[in-house]
Amino acid sequence: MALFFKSLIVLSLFIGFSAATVRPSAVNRYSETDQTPAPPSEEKNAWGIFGRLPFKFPWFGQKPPGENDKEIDEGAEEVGFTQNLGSWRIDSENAGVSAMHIQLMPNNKAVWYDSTSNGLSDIELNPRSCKPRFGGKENDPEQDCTAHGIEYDIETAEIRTLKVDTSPWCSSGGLSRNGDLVSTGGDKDGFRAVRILKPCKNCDFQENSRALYLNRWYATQHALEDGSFIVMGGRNAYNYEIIPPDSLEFTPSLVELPLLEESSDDGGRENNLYPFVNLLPDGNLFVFANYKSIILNPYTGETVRQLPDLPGGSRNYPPSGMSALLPINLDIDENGNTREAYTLSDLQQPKRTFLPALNDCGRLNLNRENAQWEKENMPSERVMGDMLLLPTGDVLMINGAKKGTSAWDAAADPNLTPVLYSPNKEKGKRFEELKPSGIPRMYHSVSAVLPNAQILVAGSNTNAYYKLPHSGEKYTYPTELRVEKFSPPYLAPGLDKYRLEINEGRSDKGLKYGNEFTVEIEIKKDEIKKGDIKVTMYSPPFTTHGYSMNQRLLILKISNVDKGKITVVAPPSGKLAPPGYYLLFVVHHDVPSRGIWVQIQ
Ligand SMILES: [Cu+2]
Repeated sequence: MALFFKSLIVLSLFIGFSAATVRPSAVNRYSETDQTPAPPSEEKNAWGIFGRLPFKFPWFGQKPPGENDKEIDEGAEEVGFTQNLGSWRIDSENAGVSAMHIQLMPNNKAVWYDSTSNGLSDIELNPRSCKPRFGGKENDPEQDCTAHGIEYDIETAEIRTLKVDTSPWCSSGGLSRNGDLVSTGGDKDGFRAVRILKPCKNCDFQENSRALYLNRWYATQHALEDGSFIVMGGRNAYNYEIIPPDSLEFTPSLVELPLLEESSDDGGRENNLYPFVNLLPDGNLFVFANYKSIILNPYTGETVRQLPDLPGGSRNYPPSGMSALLPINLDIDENGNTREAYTLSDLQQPKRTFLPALNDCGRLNLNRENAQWEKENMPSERVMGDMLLLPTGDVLMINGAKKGTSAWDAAADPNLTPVLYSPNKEKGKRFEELKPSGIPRMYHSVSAVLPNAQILVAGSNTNAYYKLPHSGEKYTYPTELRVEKFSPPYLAPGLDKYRLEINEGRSDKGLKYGNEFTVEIEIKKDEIKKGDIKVTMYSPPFTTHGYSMNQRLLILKISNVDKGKITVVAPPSGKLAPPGYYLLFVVHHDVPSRGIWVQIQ
């Protein structure tokens, strides 16, 4: 019998300019080793892939780091090396609301919410407001006066409750070009909802419960080059719609997407919900569902390119693997989850079987016309994990379980150990296990990269309502309301000597496409060398159900470093970086500064 396990997908997209400075090898982890421009014939193919763009991409035809047999910093002294495996601390003992969906906002509040259709949370809504209770425990009060969303201060752990009217259970969302959270879909009265939350002191969600064309439950939302959002898929929705980033009133329209119907498995398993979507540098989208993927023109619905199947299992919800587009570099210089996993874990109750999650990792170089999946194994199996891009360009795999699938009580054996993935190291050396947490983060848990480069970890609710340690009820995994912060190895105190501090007041925070801007560093003693730094720009994702929508990291072109003044070139267009808010970091010897918020338009 075939089993389905979770696995993860890493998609690589390597982009750079030939004019980039070649950096000293000691800190050259993210630049290409082969600086030879592509021969004309290959370059022509490259145009074919992404269409004609207003500038040249001479890096096509270069070997991506993953395909080199030589490690990039081989033989070099690793300046920023640390033995530290990270550290954990509890940031809040009770946040009141289980973190099912999370978005970091430009005012340094993390907003999270679960649903309004699964009973009561553990915190009263303030100011008080009640509505009839949906779902939850039979003996609970008929009126639900609890909050289902909060705004969490990432510095002080202070909580402000948020009123959510329409149920955002298993919904989608993203940070808009204006810095607002735009939330879409959900269940019941929230199936077709669009909600907007502005990052202001006493703001609540503004909602329109009938804004979308179709029900969107388990859909994916991603920003397009002009800042509008595509909302794709969801249960029984083999299509997508494009919505404005700043309005609750619009005329919705629908585009069919046969890929979603073709990739939907029968018997209630689906296996293609929360499709993985990434915006590519030509404005098209990479869309991955179940095991199939394409490059899609979002405006016409046309398949630009069919990509090879990724064999070995199902990757989307509910087997819930992970996926991230590897950093976009503008400065260059099988066993496991089968298709039946969800049938076994959830659909044939009460006789459940939790198959081991997949531990394989597929990587596809989208720059290559005939790209094939390159497979590697992670150190452990993981389902429902998050895959976060770190400010340094490495990838963090965190949260999740080792057995089962998404869905209530459908998994076991929490995976407590985060894994660091270094995309530019040679095959076989890319994964490193970090310090484990003591708190299981199973179904409906989240994580987020913070401006200080720590990782906020919250949530986990494998139950249909809140089952808390003080409730006296039986549970395998309680509804988890504790919030943690994880400090990856780059925050080790021993590396503080490399950590730069951005002078926010003297740095440009409004960026214009293609224009130079400056970032000022507080100089401690030594002069900063261009070859020792990287400037990266991170789009804070909307994370839910093991997938971080809108996540991207760009490694920017540095044109000059003069003492503490770094001149950087902003990304050329909305195709590379949709308009909006990003966290900007200066990474020195692989040690990130604290990030500052910038806005590009
Ligand atoms: Cu869910």
